[in-house]
Amino acid sequence: MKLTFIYFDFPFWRAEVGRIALFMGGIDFESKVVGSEEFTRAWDTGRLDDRTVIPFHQLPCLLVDGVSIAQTGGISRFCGKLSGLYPRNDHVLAAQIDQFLDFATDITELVFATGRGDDDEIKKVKREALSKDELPRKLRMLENCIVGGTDWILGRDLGLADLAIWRLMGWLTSERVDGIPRDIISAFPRISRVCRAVDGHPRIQEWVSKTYPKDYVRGHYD
Ligand SMILES: N[C@@H](CCC(=O)N[C@@H](CS)C(=O)NCC(=O)O)C(=O)O
Repeated sequence: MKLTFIYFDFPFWRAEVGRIALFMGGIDFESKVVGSEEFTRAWDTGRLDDRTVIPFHQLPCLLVDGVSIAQTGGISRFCGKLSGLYPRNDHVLAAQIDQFLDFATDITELVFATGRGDDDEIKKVKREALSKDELPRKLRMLENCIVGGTDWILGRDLGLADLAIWRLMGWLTSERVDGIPRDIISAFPRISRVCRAVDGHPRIQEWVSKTYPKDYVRGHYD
């Protein structure tokens, strides 16, 4: 099976969950990086410059033997099934994983929706307000749903839910999102613990040193 993962040159959770799952499963794939100008064209036409179809005109997209698959959740589950990180027969566990992937999408949308279409200064003000109110409210809900007694959100091992939350929190606390303070998760010890555990996992460290720029700030979880 030939797999090509298509995304921007940025380790955002939407792509990282699927990519890291494949890496952890020892499954070969190619990474195709799309620049902003090409993406602007694909956003309009639904195709990359090489004619690859981008369903819904959005990234990430995974090409499976030439078939284009879109949507973070669908791609993550597909990669998780190939790599053994997503259950094929335990439907309750599968649904529990799904709820974290979908909640990561909710939080992402909440942030992106703030200030959409506004200039940078107004966007920053709106995100500062979000960081004092709705965002901590969502993070509190997430914190309350991390109930296992281990380092991991579900079960005894690192899984898709942990990967999603780790990279989403990494983004939120990286100071790249203007208006969101780097200590936004400091009041949430379970979320912080999961992030530290993922960050310290030997396979994740291997992945990071292989694919992230040396000076890349992965986030602040202490
Ligand atoms: N529902 C999609 C959303 C993906 C998404 O919004 N991706 C961004 C880039 S990170 C994008 O393509 N934005 C352009 C658009 O939504 O038109 C998913 O979960 O993958």
